[in-house]
Amino acid sequence: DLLDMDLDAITEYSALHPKPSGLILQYGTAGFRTKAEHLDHVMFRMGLLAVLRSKQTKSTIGVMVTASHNPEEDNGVKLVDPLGEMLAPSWEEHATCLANAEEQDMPRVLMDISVKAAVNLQQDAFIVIGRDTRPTSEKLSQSVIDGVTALEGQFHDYGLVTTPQLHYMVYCRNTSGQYGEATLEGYYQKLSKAFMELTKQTLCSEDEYRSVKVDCANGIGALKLKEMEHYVSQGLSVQLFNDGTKGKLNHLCGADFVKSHQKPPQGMEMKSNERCCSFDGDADRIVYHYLDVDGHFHLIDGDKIATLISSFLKELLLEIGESLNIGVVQTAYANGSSTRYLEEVMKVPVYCTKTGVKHLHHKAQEFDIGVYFEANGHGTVLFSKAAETKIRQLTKELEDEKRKAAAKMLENVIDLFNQAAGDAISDMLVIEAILMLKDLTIQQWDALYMDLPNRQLKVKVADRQVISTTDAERQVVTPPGLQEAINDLVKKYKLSRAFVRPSGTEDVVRVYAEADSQENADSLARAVSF
Ligand code: G16
Repeated sequence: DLLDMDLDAITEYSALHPKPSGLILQYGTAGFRTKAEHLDHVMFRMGLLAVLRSKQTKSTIGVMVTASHNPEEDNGVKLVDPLGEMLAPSWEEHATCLANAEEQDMPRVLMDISVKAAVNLQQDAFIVIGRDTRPTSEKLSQSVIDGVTALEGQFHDYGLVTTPQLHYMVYCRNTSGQYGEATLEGYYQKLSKAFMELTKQTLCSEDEYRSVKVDCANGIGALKLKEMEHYVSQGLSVQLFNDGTKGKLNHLCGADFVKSHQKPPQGMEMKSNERCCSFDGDADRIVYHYLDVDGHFHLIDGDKIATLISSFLKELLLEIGESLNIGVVQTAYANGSSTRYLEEVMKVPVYCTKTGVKHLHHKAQEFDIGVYFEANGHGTVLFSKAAETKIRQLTKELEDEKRKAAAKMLENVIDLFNQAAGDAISDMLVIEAILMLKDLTIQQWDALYMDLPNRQLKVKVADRQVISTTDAERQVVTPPGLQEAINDLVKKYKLSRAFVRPSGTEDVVRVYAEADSQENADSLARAVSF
């Protein structure tokens, strides 16, 4: 019964979180993102919306306060759906309507959403909340809680957690603990157990002590890695840099900086050939990198991570003798060499979706084993229920020792990946385990294929929404003439490719170009920018 919603109370609460008049925001690539000072009303309203979504799905819903890779002054919020995945597209629309409703219309919009989505308001609601380390996050997450309580939802505040940890909690809670225990302790236990089991043979043979250096972008990843460290310390030593004690979040460091500038992060001591990696501000992305003996910087991005992981998985399947299908999902930013290597050398099918993990995740669900990574280092591997059951069964049934061992490894890999979302901590442990098991150095991994030189630029424009795209963002539709102009420029270079698209997290248009040399990639990117 809609009248059960106490609209007067909501109006009253809402007045404490007023919307700056005229401000219009969109639920973008990863929720709402903008300057933190413009977000108080959005947080309150997302608290309200999360309650409706929870009532409608009869499940726990997550609300994460973070702006991930964006600068420290920004903040943002995203909702996490029942299985730990991103909010369904139809609800993104509801979110945008609710965030943009003028104060006096807000209760009506809330009612409209309840009617359209057939929300049973009698149903109980439960919301879990998490936040990153930004100075504004604590207050903003309090506004989310105000929204939840205004609609009489119940909640648990996890406080400081990485984005993927919150996704994990939601998934655990909605599978009655089958996926794992919905606590940080449960998360660390599950991951470390899988990691230690997976790498135990390599440890028995007294391998060299393994250690990795991590640039934590001065974000939440540092706190959580510190908490986790002792769980895996028998197998891996983790050295933290940019742990937030001095520097500014995401400033001159972190996965986004390293990937887009193709430079080492500041604040990290790198000796030649040492294995290093960078997390982003909320620890849902990871890229690896190293300096060679000549001091040249080498980046190992999400594409090469996907390649390492899928080749490892393929080998395990071969060993077990099971023909489960593997698919790799990328976006337009994937380096042309990676796509060619995956298709032609590794013979795995590759698919391209729009930017945003929600799109990749969705596509990856079509396979027995779906590997998805954005070039920026955001990704994970999904195992279908059927594939998972099969593998767990094989660990019990197989008699051949080698095959059985391979099945056990695969079982641990399933447990080590965060199946709800791309997760820098979990991805790092998987990668470290694979490198140990295959006895690969970072240089050998890097040498799988050579990246085509590429360049990414950001361009400020008055209204980035005038650009619309098609074909997984590889072709411009509007404004007219732009695609033809890009085509003409691309023709001037060898092995070249370029595209533009409006960012869904920052107020910029992104330009990507690839060509036969760095000079040409730079010059093509610049030409497209004008
Ligand atoms: C978010 C999304 C990613 C996306 C990135 C950039 O990352 O989760 O899928 O690639 O934004 O998106 P855009 O190019 O639209 O700005 P994060 O790490 O900031 O959450």
